[in-house]
Amino acid sequence: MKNLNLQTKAQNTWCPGCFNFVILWAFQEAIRELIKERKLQKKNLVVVTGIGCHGKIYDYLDLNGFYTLHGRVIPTAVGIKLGNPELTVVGFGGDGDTFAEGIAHFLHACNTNPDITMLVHDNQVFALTTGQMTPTTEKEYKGPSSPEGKKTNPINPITLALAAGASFVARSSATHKQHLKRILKEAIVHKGFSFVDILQPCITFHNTAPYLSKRIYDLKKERYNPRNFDLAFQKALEWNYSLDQKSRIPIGIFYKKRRETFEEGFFQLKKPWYQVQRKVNYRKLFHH
Ligand SMILES: Cc1ncc(C[n+]2csc(CCOP(=O)(O)OP(=O)(O)O)c2C)c(N)n1
Repeated sequence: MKNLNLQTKAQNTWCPGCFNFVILWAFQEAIRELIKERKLQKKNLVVVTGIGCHGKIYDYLDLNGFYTLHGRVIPTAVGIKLGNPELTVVGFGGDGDTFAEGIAHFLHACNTNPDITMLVHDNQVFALTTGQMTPTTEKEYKGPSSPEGKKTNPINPITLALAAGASFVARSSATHKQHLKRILKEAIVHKGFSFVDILQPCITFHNTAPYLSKRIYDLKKERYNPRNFDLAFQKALEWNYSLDQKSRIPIGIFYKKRRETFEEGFFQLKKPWYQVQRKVNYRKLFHH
C-alpha cells in the first residue's frame, strides 16, 4: 500500500523549497494510511481546491476533484457532500481564499457542521498574486497592497472557528511534517466540519519559517484535553498571529466534539434524500 500512487504527471510549478510540498506529502501519506487502515476508499475521496498556490495541489493529486472559484471551496464541498453523503470531501484553501473572500462560508460551515474537512494553507499572504496582505497577516506588514504597513491586527482563525461552533478545530504546521500527517488523519475521520489551520511559510513573500520553528510546541506533550471548550479558547488566544517575539505557538487539536452534522439534520425524508426517486406529476403541476 506504501506505493499506492497518488501522484500525477503534471509539472510542479511551486517555488523550489515551498512548504506546500510538505502539505502534499503529508496529505498523501495520511490518505495512504487511512486506506490501509480501511477507514477510507480512494474511489470515495473527493478534493476541492480554491484559487492560489495552494489550489495547485489539485494538479498533483491523482484523486477525484474539483478546482473551484476563489473563496468558494466550502460551498462546493458542501454541495458535493449533499449530493452524495457517502463521499469523503476534503477542501484545500488559502488564508486569502478562506478568510477574506470566503469568510462567510467558513463561519456558516463552523456553525452548521457539514461532514467535510477544510485544510487552510495559512501563509499569511496572498501568495500567487505576489504577497498582498490577508486577514491573518501581522500588523505593520509591508507588501504590494500595504506599502506603508498593514494598519489592522490579524484575525485569529482558531478563536473564530471556536466562537462559530466548529466541532473540530486544529492547527498544525508544514514545518512539522509528522505532526501534520497525524492531524490530517484525525481531521478526515472526524464526523462533522473539521478545520485545520496549517501554518505554511511562503519562502518567497513571507518567510516565517525561522519565527515559527523557534516558537511552536505540541499541545499533546502538555497532556492537553481537547474536549474542554473554555480551555480551547484560552489556548487559542495564546498566539494572535502577530509575529511578536514573546509568543509561544500551540499546535494540535484545540477542540473536538461529536454533534449532529448538517446532513444528519435532514430529517424530513424516510430514506436518504439522494436515494429518493422523484416522480414529477406534471398533470397536477400544470392543471389546477
Ligand atoms: C473571485 C476572485 N477574486 C480574486 C482573484 C485573484 N486571485 C487569484 S489567486 C489570489 C491569491 C490567493 O491567495 P490565497 O488564497 O491566500 O492562496 P495562496 O496563493 O497564498 O496559496 C487572488 C486574490 C480571483 N482569481 N478570483
